[in-house]
Amino acid sequence: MSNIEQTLSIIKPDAVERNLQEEIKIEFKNNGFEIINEKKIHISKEEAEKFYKVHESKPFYNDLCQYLSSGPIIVMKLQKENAVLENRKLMGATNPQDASDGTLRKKYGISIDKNSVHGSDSVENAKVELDFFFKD
Ligand code: IDP
Ligand code: MG
Repeated sequence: MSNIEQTLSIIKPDAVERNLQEEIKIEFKNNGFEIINEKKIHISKEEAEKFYKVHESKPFYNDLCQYLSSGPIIVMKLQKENAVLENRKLMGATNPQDASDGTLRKKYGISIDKNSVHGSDSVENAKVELDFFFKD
């Protein structure tokens, strides 16, 4: 049975700064993702705090929100069969040092904070996160 899902991907400031967005978009397309919608934006620290609210209690919360609002990002609505899990697999582990060969974070990530891409971690959160950026 088919299970087409949509998920949110963000190309984070470290990757946009290095002009990797086209290369990363090609990776998504080569891996069977359809980019349904995308935009380049520069969010405020307050918006980043809302987006990452689940991490509010973490010691890295402030730095994380500072970082996501530090420069332009590309937000994308991706679609594929089992898109949420497939995107997490393509991204690789949170820390690029632990990410498997061939994953985006292994290829492009610099450090645990500058790990180049974000992806929703569940179907539920994908809906919330897509709504956050693509309310239409
Ligand atoms: P994920 O992006 O793989 O889903 P999360 O645990 O949801 O990882 O963390 C959100 C983001 O916060 C990560 O992508 C990473 O940039 C940052 N982060 C996570 N853990 C740490 C940490 O221990 N130190 C600094 N930054 C972290
Ligand atoms: Mg997460």
